[in-house]
Amino acid sequence: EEQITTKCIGKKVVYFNEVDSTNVIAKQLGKTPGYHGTLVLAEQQNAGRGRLGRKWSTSKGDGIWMTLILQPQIRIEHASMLTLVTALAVNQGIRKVTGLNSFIKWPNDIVMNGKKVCGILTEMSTINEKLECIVIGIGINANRDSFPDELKNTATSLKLESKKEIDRVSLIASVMKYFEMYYEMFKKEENLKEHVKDYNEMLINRNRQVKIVGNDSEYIGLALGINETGALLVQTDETIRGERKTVIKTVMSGEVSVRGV
Ligand code: BT5
Repeated sequence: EEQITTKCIGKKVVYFNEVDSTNVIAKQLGKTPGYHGTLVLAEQQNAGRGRLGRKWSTSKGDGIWMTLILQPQIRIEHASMLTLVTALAVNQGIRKVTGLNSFIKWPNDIVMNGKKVCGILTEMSTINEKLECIVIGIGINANRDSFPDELKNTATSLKLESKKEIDRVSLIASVMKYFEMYYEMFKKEENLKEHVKDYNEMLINRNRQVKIVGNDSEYIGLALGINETGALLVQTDETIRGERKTVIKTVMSGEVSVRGV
């Protein structure tokens, strides 16, 4: 069994049997200085949260439901890049521990055989426009055997994919180790310059057709990969003054959803 070997990330763990959401607890704790790197873990969540008010389904005792608290001195605009840093770390951890190929679905999912095995929810709290804390919620379907009907076709677990029970402590330790490494790289310049190559190699959408669905428009294009700000570059055809032209669009997370075509 692997133990936590990081300097700071995940060194302190706050463990609960049952909570509504580890993100909510983390945001509360993160208001007090001294919690940088602390990991909030729960066996069960009664009101697990996804993005944009969506729900995250959890089962008791067989998943990894956790939230990392950061109290960093970074610019607020850069906080969303941490979702991508986290996706990289989780994907590497899953590959290391299961020996199977998982992939990142931009910006915040980890998928195996086309099904979602992990979701990431980054939130922050500010006071007077200054960053108080960033919390990064990570939900990994580790040893779950089954899903409710509405998730049957889209969700999977590490156990279902590998036909083996996963050692949750080893996986958490591995994710923390990778996160610390990728986070140190990120902090230097607060961009993803050094992550782009690794991220794009693990990106399921890469060189595939994607449908970009925004608030008031949608189009189909070829996903090329991310750039150093974490935006997805999508090549598509556009009619500009009556002429068909190939253009590369910069898609920011939060604005749109990406679907496979
Ligand atoms: C996410 O949202 O994927 C972010 C999930 C973050 C969960 C963690 S668990 C620890 C921490 N505490 C929390 O309260 N949350 C975080 P989003 O991209 O919006 O995806 C949500 C959608 O994924 C739902 O609408 C469902 O379709 C699907 N879904 C829900 N539960 C799932 C599960 N267990 N496995 C796979 N897909 C799921």
